[in-house]
Amino acid sequence: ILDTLPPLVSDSLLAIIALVNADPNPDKIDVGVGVYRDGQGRTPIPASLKKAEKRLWEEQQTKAYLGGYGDVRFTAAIRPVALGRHADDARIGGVQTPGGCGALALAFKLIAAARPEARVLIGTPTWPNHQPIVAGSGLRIVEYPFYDRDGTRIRFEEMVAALKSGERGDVALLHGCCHNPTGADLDDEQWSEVAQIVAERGLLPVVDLAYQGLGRGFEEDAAGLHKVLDSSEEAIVAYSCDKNFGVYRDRVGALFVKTGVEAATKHAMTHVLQIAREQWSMPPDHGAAAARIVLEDPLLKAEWLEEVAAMRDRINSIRARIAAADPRLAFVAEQYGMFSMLPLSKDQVVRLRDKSIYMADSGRFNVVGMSNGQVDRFIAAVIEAMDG
Ligand code: PLP
Ligand code: TYF
Repeated sequence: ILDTLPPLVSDSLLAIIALVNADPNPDKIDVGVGVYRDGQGRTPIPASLKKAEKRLWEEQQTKAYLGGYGDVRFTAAIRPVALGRHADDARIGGVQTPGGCGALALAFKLIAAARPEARVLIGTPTWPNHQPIVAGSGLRIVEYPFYDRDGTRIRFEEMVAALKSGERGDVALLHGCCHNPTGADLDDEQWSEVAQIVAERGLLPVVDLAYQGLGRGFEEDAAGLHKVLDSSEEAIVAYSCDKNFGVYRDRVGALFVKTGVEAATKHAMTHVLQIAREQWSMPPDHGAAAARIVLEDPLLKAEWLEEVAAMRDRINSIRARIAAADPRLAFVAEQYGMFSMLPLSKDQVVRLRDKSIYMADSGRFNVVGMSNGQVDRFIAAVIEAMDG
């Protein structure tokens, strides 16, 4: 039976990891997949998390099953970080998930259970995992242009028109901050307008928040989400801790579901749990337990917030360096998070690989993929590619 399956194209971002690994050049520049690297080019485990892991190892008495909700103290502890003034809203239910991907998968399968005819409005370009995750739920995707690559700006009028074309019960997938792949985030005013339109049209917002703290700051990066929660009776948040806790492979995330009344949220959460049971039954514990220890300990939490601030500062200082190098790259300083898209064609991107510089075919690059010592070489190669 299985030999009838045709081959599929692999995840293009994960394919770049393989290309990088196959390159023997010790000074190769990997600005492909989105993992934070420090000035030395390492992806460190935050010291706060490392201490929490030590404590976990010393104090954990059992690894017996926790149940479908995962670590409920973890979900309670990340709640105020993600939801801010909405953290005490009893109409918002939460569950631990295997990363942001797990949260997104649950979110769309939940929506499909409630309203299989819902359409999901997605601004493009978007993170290339969004479409398969949504399609995997069986929901229909309607794409609209989100970003003007040549003008390096958000196509806000088109976004507004697309959201206004949505019908009651359709879904708006929104990047909470640090837009992947463009780095182009809505400003406060635009968030207010989006939140208002979404509420007026009766759309269900799904906010994907995978980089909180890495853009402008923890509160700022969730400000758009909080506006959406202010105005929409129903909303879903897919949260990832993998970047801001540096626990990528441990798969740490959470799903938050808001409905208009507490009883309806309780019912919805029984469906969330049923879907989780079909997918993975229970989320992995270790990373979430370590993150929970950090969040519950004021000293560790303060240390963690500083460590995330240092990541954010490095992102923004490399952005400033790149922007200062050439007027055509000035836009990089106006964008947030790990990614921006360079004005390069696919051919130009592929030719950079001959110089051991690896980025996504789209020209998306990870601002902090390179070490401090590699920045000048990277900038020179990009300028040469743009000229060539
Ligand atoms: N959403 C976006 C926009 C992302 O870039 C990522 C990146 O990994 C995720 C969600 C999922 O994160 P996780 O690795 O926690 O599944
Ligand atoms: O966009 C990125 O590079 C990150 C990491 O299937 C990632 O979001 C990439 C692909 C994937 C999962 C995570």
